[in-house]
Amino acid sequence: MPDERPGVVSNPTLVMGVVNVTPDSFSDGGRWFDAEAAIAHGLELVADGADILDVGGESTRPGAARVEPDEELRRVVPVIRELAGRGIRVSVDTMRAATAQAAVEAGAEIINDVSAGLADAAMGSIAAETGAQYVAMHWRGHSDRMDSLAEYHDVAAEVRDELAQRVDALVAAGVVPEKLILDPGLGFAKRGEQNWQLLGRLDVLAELGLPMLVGASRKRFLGAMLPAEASVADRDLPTAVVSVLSAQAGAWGVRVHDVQATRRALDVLGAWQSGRRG
Ligand code: PMM
Repeated sequence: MPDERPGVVSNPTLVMGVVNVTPDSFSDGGRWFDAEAAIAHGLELVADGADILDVGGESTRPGAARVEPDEELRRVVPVIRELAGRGIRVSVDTMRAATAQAAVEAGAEIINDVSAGLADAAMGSIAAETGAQYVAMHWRGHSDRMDSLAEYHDVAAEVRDELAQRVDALVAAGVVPEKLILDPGLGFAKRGEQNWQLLGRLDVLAELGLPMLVGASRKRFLGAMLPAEASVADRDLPTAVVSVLSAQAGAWGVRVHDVQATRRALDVLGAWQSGRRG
């Protein structure tokens, strides 16, 4: 959608707002569990400047247990139907092919799979069948054990190479490369310094020639920079700064909880870049 705000030169990086329909997400305390509240929250994020809403029914916070498939569907489908029905571009945050399929039927345009097809062998063929865009995030295992999988020699190169293998598998399953978006998976089997190494070397992931999504929002590695008494919301300022730096590094999109802060920060970047063009 072209930006029609007078005087604002928008940066092309897309802002994906997080709509967690979960009772246990670390970042919003499950306040949006109820479908109606989730829809209202999604509409607020759009008013704040979100280009895409990412609707998820399963928390992937470190240590989280899995949600039953039926419960995940029950959480996300009504929210997606309502938001997509209002003309909003929606993605579904799921590792399950059946949920992805139902979400696309309900109007989702993007499948955001944090496991890049590793958690559900049917995901590639379902993604291909639906024709949806597909976010393939770097992932090494489920949340209950991912902290033990953060061993790398060169994290940027290994994430690139492991994602390249996922791209090959997804394309072999029928997904069109033009539909793919890659995500380094910050915090997923990565320790603090490894997240910074990935962010500082986004050019390595860019070598695969596909659009990149960055999801740093409110994650532990940002909290680690703040005083011990800082709240989760205090991570929104560092998140917005990461959004700007990711946009400068060429990111297609940033996935955030506080859309307003990131939108304002990207507007500053847009103005800065327009100043450079004279
Ligand atoms: N992070 C979370 C969930 N989904 N999806 C993508 N593509 N990238 C991410 O970094 C990502 C994600 C975990 O954060 P949340 O529970 O606060 O949503």
